[in-house]
Amino acid sequence: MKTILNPSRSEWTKSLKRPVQKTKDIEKIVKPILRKVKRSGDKALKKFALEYDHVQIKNLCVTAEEVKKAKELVDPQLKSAILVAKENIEKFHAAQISPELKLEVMEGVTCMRRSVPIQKVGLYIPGGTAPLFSTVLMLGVPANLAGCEEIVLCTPPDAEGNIHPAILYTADLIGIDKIVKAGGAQAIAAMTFGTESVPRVDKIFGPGNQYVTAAKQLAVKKGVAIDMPAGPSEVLVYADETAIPSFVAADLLSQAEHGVDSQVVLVTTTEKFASKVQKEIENQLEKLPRKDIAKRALDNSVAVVMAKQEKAIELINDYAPEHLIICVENEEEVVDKIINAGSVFIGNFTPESAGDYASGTNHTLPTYGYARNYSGVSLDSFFKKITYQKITEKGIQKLGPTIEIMAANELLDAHKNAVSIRLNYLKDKK
Ligand code: HSO
Ligand code: ZN
Repeated sequence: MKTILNPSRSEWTKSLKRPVQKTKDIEKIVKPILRKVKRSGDKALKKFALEYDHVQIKNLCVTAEEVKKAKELVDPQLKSAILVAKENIEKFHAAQISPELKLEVMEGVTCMRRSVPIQKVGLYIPGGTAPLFSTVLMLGVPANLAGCEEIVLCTPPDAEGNIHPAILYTADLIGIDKIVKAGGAQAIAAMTFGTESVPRVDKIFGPGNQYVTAAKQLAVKKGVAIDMPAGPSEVLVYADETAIPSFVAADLLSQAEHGVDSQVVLVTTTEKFASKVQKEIENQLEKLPRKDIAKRALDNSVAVVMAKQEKAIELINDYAPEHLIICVENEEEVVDKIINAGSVFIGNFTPESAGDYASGTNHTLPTYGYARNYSGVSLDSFFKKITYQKITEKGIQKLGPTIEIMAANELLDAHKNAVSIRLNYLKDKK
């Protein structure tokens, strides 16, 4: 991790550049996968499982027997941890329910807005080097709370054709009974077009590698919604001398271990603090089983010394981190000035890991600078908002002339007539 001292605004973009993603090359691989799944359905999914997961799949859908076996394999301590996390995530997401809105905006003109659950949702849980059963909670809990009618979960099988027991245990706990052994772009294709085993869904959620991300982007063109454009995980820690260097180092490493393309950033007040953190990183890194991944991620990472707080805040908002940890003396003041971040962690005792697993907030967050214009997944992500209106005779008489004149001036006579015909009717009725 290199250190940069008080960079000027013009240097920020270059110094904090995220690893480049070669979308064009990836699309070339992903497009034929989508085409094949659309054409051959389950047969294509099985063929891709053989090609990419190196396993011959008999039944694409996980059976009740497999779930039962998996449940027996999960350690009781892990089971109770998952229950604690589930409860917190449930509490925080249930509190996000927005009540129905009904308002008489003018006499006889009533407008309403209701949240209606998206009917069919698809959750993607990546395979790879870490079994992300926590993501099952982060997506499954709000999907369930929202009342989505059909929830399908796709995740790649291992070389024996099994799904990680903790993923199955968690899915079962939430009540997800359609679990499909399919990963990568082919899983996204299946949920986009539907196959014999996989229903076509209205919205796809979940993280994934560059192939999954590209496939989700292509799914949008086929009329499926997605949670957000995803990129590699990242964290920015803003720390002054009141922060504890070993804590800061641990937080930076917790994100660096996600993937070689992850990025971690330290913004701090003095060069001395930056070097204390660097030393701690070196100490802690050696003991990590995933040190090779973390080391490579650290090559993409940077420590920025920013003596002036005002400038530091500007830089943070410009970078728009997925996760932002704020560990400075006047934390509240700084928090209030943050306008671009996926999720904010405040103070020395709030590691990002808390939000990743168990505090209650969602860990599916906008990366790659999308925190500028996207929110993380929340209960809202599983709803559409439908508006309604009801106008009485009195109401149309009051509002009608306003609509008539606006329509006439947009040169849209049919619009005007739809009002005039009613006003004339009411006049004749008298
Ligand atoms: N930090 C990841 C989520 C995660 N971490 C899952 C551990 N497990 C993206 O927010
Ligand atoms: Zn994480």
